[in-house]
Amino acid sequence: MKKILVTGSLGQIGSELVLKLRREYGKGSVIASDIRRPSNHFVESGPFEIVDVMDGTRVVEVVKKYEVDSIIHLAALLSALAETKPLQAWNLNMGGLINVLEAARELELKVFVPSSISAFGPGTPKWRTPQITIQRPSTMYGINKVAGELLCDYYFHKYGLDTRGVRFPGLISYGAPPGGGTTDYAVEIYSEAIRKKSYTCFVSQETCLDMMYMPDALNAVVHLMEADPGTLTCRNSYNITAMSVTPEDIANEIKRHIPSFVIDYKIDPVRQSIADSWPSSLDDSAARQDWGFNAEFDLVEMTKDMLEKVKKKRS
Ligand code: AKB
Repeated sequence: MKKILVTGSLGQIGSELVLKLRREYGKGSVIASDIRRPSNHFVESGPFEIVDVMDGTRVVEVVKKYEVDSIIHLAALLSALAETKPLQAWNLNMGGLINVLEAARELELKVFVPSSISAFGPGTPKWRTPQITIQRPSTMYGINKVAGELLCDYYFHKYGLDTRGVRFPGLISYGAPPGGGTTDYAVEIYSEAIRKKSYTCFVSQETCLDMMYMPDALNAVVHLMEADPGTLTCRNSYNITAMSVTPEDIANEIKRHIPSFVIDYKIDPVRQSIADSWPSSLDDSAARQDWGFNAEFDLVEMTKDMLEKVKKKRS
């Protein structure tokens, strides 16, 4: 990757990925984009363009302007929000993706498209979910992710487009808040633990989902994008994982650092039923085999780092 366009760069993943890519490839090599203006700090760190991914002409214009060779396409509406606005989710998640794929086809670019645990559904094996298995999601976001995976496969086989992707678990980070996702509780619990030593969780204490700390997620994107194309056997998306945890597991780990921390539960039925339809742990052996994926953070290491970073951010 020499010139990279990142869409949706002000979101939870994008805001950290852009800074990491700029550290690795140089400031001018990463063009951040989003539908709104960022803070001055973000603008100063390198080029920024307003890009609405629903406007395919604009995507092509920016790609040509900077002679981009890779697109990391992160602009999307997340699961919980998508359930409240299913049509808008379809239009943005699918319309944006097809515009990016078309720009990539026309200009022969490499593309990263994130999928997610949401691409699975209630009929999928919940534990050690295989790379290839039943994908019948019950949410609009999940349907978008499955269709997106199939499109990536289609563009690879039909046009030889270099498509790459991972199925992200819930991502935990201290930077930009996620917003609109079902796994947002796993982020909020840390900030609320520091802010008021208590948290009211919107999914039940035994809800066990696949999670990952952001540094591992960012490394996964860079490693997969750098991988030799000949080694990649999955062009739709790779399962990746780091830990399978419940809110109670996270709370207990936080209590080791903040003994007075308390968690209680007020279930949101919509987000609970989305979470219940997702896997608890993915089998990531294909990613390990094909491009050496390996997560470094477990719950213990992540909690220690998260609490330190959230505290520092607030001080
Ligand atoms: C969400 O909760 O919608 C996302 C995801 C798992 O894709 N974090």
